[in-house]
Amino acid sequence: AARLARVLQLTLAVIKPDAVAHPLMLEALHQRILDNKFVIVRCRDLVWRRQDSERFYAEHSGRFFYQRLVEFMSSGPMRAYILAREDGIRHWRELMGPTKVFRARYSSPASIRAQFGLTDTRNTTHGSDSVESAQREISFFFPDFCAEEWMVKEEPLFR
Ligand code: RTP
Ligand code: MG
Repeated sequence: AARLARVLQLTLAVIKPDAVAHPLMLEALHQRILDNKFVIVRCRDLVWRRQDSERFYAEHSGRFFYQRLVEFMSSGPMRAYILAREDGIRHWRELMGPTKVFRARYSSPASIRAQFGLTDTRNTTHGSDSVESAQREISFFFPDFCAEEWMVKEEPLFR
């Protein structure tokens, strides 16, 4: 029989402090990941210092929401995942829905941000938006993670 190799794409997903603060929301989001056929490659809970937040969001430093974003993201514990799935970057962003809560509720009512988002800043989750940002963000959250090594060791399990 033909063996169809699936190409798993890694992405960085974060459950932000607003969602981690509510145990039922955290549980529901974790379940959402499992229900959507993502492989959880790594998972860790952490708290950012303000400077981590500033560094991660440096590209937004001129924006009007930068200060409250930086403050929010270092306000309490969050949970970071490395997720793997075919087309994983797009699938996770689709599951999250649009950044802006009201847009999410209007256009994607089943999405995570539509269901759990509080405001445009406190919008429950983050997801990498490209292969390049996934690489940067994975090493930001998981400095010891080596994708190549993981592929060689683990990927055959998913064929
Ligand atoms: P992310 O980077 O978290 O995946 O979100 P995104 O691409 O959908 O949104 P982006 O424009 O990159 O914004 C990054 C994060 O900044 C916060 N934000 N607040 N108007 C506001 O108050 C506002 N706009 C953006 C959100 O937490 C967003 O996820
Ligand atoms: Mg973004």
